[in-house]
Amino acid sequence: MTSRSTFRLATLATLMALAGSAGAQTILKIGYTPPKDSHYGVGATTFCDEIEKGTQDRYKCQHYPNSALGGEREMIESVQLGTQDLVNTSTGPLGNFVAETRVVDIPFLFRDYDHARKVMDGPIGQELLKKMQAKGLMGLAWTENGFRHMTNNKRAILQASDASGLKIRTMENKVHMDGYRTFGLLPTPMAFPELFTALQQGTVDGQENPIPVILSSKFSQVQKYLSLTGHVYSPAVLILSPTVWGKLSEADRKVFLAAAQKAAVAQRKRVNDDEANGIAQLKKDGMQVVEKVDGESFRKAVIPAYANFAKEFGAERIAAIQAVK
Ligand code: EAX
Repeated sequence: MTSRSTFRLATLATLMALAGSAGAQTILKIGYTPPKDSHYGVGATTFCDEIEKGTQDRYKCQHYPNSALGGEREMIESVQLGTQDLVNTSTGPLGNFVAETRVVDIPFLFRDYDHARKVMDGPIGQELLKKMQAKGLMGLAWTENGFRHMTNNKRAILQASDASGLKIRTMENKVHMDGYRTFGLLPTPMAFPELFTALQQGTVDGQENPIPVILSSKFSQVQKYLSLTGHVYSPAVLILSPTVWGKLSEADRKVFLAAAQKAAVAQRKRVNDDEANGIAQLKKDGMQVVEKVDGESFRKAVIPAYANFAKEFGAERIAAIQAVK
């Protein structure tokens, strides 16, 4: 071997070594609509820390909070296309991609957090995660948004009749809209990135979201009344692009799935903390809070919509969810 080809081989080896360390790091883009300091940010950060550790830095994340990559519908679409790697999203627009998931968006379906989490982590929720794969979405775990409550600028809502006539921004979710109409609300579907300005400018009277979203998005700056209606549970899910999933080794897949489980636990814990401390904060921020809402009046109002939900999803399926203890 000439000294020249030895040199070439050595150079090649060096280059390969460099490629082996630097080139093997993949940066995954993860997006969500609330700020980084929110339940979604906590879930995303936990997931990303875990995959970084578990793959010895071969995978890392770049966070895009505050709808920097668009609203939830847009982000789900990008993950489906593979132009975005990960999204931590509510089920708001998900039913437009994976119709089967709509059933968990029914108002007053879940009794409380324990019930909702048990369903999402149990066979029903896990089957829904799998359904996403057929639609080009790799659902890793159910994280959480939280029970949704109403805010508005017109009046305190103590019972369903107070909600009647209010123009309320909703997510792009037909099940929600059908349910909310029974409360007399006028639902106006809108993507989350437009919401703050719409509230500020009075395009809508109000909106509905879980405490962690109302807090982190500072809706107290543009909304006067908060009523703890808890009218629907809002699940969230961590979705990975199948393009990324397809490139992962078996071992890395295990790391990603375990990381998503940890993310769900952390995100739910933050929801609990915000529920426990957030209402006092929102009062301090000037919101007028109705804590004891006449829930019965809402439950009664929504009964006619359940006939349609039963037609769409099957009465047994709804009953099976309700029966989970
Ligand atoms: O997932 O759009 C909404 O109201 C959602 O609750 C928000 O984007 C967080």
